[in-house]
Amino acid sequence: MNPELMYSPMSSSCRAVLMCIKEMNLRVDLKKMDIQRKMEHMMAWFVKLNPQHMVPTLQDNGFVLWESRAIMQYLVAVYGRPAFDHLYPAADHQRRATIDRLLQFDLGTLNRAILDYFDPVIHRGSAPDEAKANVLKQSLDYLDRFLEESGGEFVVGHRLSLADLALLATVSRLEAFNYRTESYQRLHTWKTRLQQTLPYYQECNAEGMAMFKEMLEQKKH
Ligand SMILES: N[C@@H](CCC(=O)N[C@@H](CS)C(=O)NCC(=O)O)C(=O)O
Repeated sequence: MNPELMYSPMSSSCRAVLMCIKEMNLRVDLKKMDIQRKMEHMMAWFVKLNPQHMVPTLQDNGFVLWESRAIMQYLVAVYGRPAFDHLYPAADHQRRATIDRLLQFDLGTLNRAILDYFDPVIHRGSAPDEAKANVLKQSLDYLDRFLEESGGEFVVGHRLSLADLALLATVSRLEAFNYRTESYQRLHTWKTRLQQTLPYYQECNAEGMAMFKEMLEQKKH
């Protein structure tokens, strides 16, 4: 039986996992959930499966896992080696630890900064908060700096890793808010190049980004 991924295209965390699945060309059954209108993530069957009722959620032979970065790490460990070991290496401890560091930066710093800045504006109609805007700018500056240190092609070394996929999904999300990234030169170049060269980028991201933009438009009226 194939693993099954329950996901919403609107979620950048889900889009990172979708890109990971496509990168490794894995057979995963995709179950799209409507978490906006039908609130499918709150249905009894799903809450029983995942008491935290979050997407993405993976089910693999009775094993249930959520948190996008943990799902990607699991998929590489179980289905990706040896061909895709570079995404999250088993034995190169320094590369793996750097990928871990950047995945945690993505979750705890960059994503947090985006949510803290935009959520009150979108969901509560609050005025943009300058202090939060500065925290977001600083997080983007950090990523720009990390790219300078890694040579700019990928965030860790000279091959694609899970950190690129997670951070790309996060940074691309800023486009829905019309937040410009051109001033972060290395970051912008890295993002644009991956968007143009990963053959599955559009397939994994376009629908969700459009849905997210539409939701933002509706909130304005
Ligand atoms: N840290 C989580 C975030 C996942 C997340 O926030 N999912 C949202 C959709 S963007 C969700 O399922 N929200 C529904 C809920 O929490 O009830 C990950 O990376 O997987």
